[in-house]
Amino acid sequence: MLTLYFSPGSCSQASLIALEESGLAFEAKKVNFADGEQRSEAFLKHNPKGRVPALLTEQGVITETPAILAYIAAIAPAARLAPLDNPFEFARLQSFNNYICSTVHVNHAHRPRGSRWADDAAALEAMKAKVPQTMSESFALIEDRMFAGPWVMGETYSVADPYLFVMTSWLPSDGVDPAKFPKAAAHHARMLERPAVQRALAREKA
Ligand SMILES: N[C@@H](CCC(=O)N[C@@H](CS)C(=O)NCC(=O)O)C(=O)O
Repeated sequence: MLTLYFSPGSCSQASLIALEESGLAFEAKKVNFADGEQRSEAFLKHNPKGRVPALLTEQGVITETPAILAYIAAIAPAARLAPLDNPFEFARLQSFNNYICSTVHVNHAHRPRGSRWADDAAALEAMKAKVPQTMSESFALIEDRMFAGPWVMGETYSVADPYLFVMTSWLPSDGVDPAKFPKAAAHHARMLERPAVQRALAREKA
């Protein structure tokens, strides 16, 4: 049985949606950020990074969203969540998800998690002030160059879609109007129509 450790509204939502799409049996365990549960001894045993998502498998734990998403797609081939039989297309999918992980998510984290990089109050404020710009620049690149439509990779839905969905959800709190990016905004609305997305959001609220 797979167990996903998640926190509502965080990047772990992408893995939760992918699991819902996969048809795999899994358990979802909420990590309470308000109580600092991600830094508790019990959780650090699963993920010494102190972050979600963490996916417990029978072989061990997997962390890092792109790795979890690729793993889910690989063990549930019938759900067709990645172009597993086409190395080039699979690399393109990984390229997209790694851009989200290494750049877009990190842009965002400079607002709520600036203390990872600085202690100085002025430096923290400067980092926050830059987030609308960095998120807008990343979304302009996604919108103009990376997003094929109607799904991230084109006609076929993949594990890139829930990851983009989460990033688009964060735009308003990052001071960016999603309407500035009509393809990403329409993609977000399209995602909300998917039963798997609705189930994932309901699980987060439960
Ligand atoms: N690179 C990691 C980032 C994981 C991450 O930063 N998760 C955030 C939630 S979006 C977290 O657990 N934050 C808790 C903390 O910083 O204390 C991934 O893509 O999975």
